Amino acid sequence: MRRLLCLAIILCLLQGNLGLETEQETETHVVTVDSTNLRFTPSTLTINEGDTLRFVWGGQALPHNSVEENGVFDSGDPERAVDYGHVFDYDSAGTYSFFCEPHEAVGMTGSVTVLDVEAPTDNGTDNQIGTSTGESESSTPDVRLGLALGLFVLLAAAMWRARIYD
Ligand SMILES: [Cu+2]
Repeated sequence: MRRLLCLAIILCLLQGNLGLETEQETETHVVTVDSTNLRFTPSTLTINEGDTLRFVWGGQALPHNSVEENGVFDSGDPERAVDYGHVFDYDSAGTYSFFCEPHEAVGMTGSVTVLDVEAPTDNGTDNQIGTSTGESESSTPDVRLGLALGLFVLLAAAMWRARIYD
């Protein structure tokens, strides 16, 4: 009877651990400027909520920027070198059009479709850009849970043996 209880508890813990491991990973999608100097590439893309859209170029003949038409993001003044990122948080699903201010008239425009996905359960919607510290913080509970689980299994096994050889 007690053996079954132990097994049940271990299974529950294992399940909880697996649940944490399936946590969704976010991606960074890079948009740059193509060889014509007047186009974003890619100019249309589809990403998930939680992902980062990054505009990166350097050594351009012409200065560019990227401005979302409703001001959702804005890389600032047009520059020959830009590295700007925007994180789409977990209530941002939709389609966003952006353009390069100096070259909108000649077709330097793009759009990003953000797909609705479920927010990770443990870290909520608090997903800021470039927070490497946030990532290391979120990995700590996993490690701790793994250790606790390992100790628990050892303890359970010891108890089990003690009962068998009583
Ligand atoms: Cu431009």
